[in-house]
Amino acid sequence: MIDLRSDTVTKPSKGMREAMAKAEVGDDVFGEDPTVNRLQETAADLLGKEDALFTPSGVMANQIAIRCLTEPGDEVIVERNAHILNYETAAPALISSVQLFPVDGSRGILEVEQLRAALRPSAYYMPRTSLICLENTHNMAGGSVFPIETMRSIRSFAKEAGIRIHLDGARLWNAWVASGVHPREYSAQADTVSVCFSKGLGAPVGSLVAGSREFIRRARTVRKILGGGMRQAGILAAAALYAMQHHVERLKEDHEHARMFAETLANDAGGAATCEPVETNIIIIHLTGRERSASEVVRKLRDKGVLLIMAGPRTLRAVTHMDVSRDEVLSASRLLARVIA
Ligand code: TLP
Repeated sequence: MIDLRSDTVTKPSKGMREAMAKAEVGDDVFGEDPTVNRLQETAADLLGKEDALFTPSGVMANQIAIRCLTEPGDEVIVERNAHILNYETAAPALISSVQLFPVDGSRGILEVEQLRAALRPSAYYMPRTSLICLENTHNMAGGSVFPIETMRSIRSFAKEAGIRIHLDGARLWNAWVASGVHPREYSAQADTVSVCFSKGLGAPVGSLVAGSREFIRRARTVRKILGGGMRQAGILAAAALYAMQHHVERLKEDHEHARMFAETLANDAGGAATCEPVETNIIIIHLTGRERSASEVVRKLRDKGVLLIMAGPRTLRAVTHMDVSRDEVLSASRLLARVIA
C-alpha cells in the first residue's frame, strides 16, 4: 500500500528506535525524566520561549494552551478550516467553556482587518474576545505557510487590543524548511506555540507546548487534569529529540514529492481535478468532473493500492512523508489520474 493519508502514518526508523532503546528515563510526573527534560529545554530554546511541556498529542497541546489563555465564556477567533475548530471534537467548549468564532481565511491566512472586524466590542451582553489561534502550516488549506509579515502585523494588532495568540505549529517544521524563517521568529509572534514530532518528523508519539515559565506551570496542572501526565516518557522524548536532529532538513524532499504529485496529476488527469498550490507536503485535490465523488475515488484508489483521505464531498487530501519514496508518490499520482480522468 502507498499510504498518503497523513504524515502521521510513519513508523520509527532504525536509528530512532535505537535512540529510544538507549534513552535514560525517570518518572516525569516527578519531573525526573532526564530525556523529557532535555527535550523540553531544547525545544524551548529552539522556539525562543522560557519553557516547554511534552504532551502525548497535538490536540492536548492546543487544548492546554486554550485552557490557560482563556476564562469560561470567552470567545476565541480561529480560521474557518482550522484544526482546532474542525478536528478537535468541540474540546474548547468541553474543556475551557469557550466559544469559537470562525473567520474565513485565504488559504488559511487571516489578515488584521478581518480580525479587527471579528473583535467583540466591550459590552456586558457580548462574549469577550481573549485569544486568536493561528495555524502554520495550515493543514486543510493545503499546507500553506503563514507569511511572517502578516503574523507580525497580527501580533502588534493583538497586543494593542489586549488579545493573546496561540500558534498551532503542528507542522511548523515544514514552514521553517519551506520559507527559511526560523521557528523562533514564528513563535515570537505568539504567546504560546504547539509543535508535533509525530507528523512529518516521523516520531511515533509526542507533541509539545511552549510559552512563558508561568504558562508552563499552569499547563502542567492542566495536562495532569487531562490525564496526560506520563511516567518514563523519556523513551518517547528520545524519539522526538532524534526527529529534531535528523528529520527536519529532509522535509524538503517531502515538499518536492508533493509538488511532483500535483504536477503529474495536472498533466495526466485532463482537467478532472485541480490542486491547491503546493507549498509544503500537503496536496488538496478538488474533483472538477461531475461524475465522481471523493468517497468513490478513495474506494477505487484503495483497490489499486493507494490510500488518500476525503477532505470534503468532492475534495481529497494527500500528504507526502518520509515513508513514501519519489517513485511511490509518482505512481500514486498516476493511478489517481487514471481513476478520475
Ligand atoms: N492532524 C491530523 C488529523 O487530525 C486531521 C492529520 O492527519 O493531519 N494541529 C494540526 C494542524 C494537525 O494537523 C493535527 C493533526 C493536530 C493539531 C493534532 O495532532 P494529534 O493528532 O497529535 O493530536
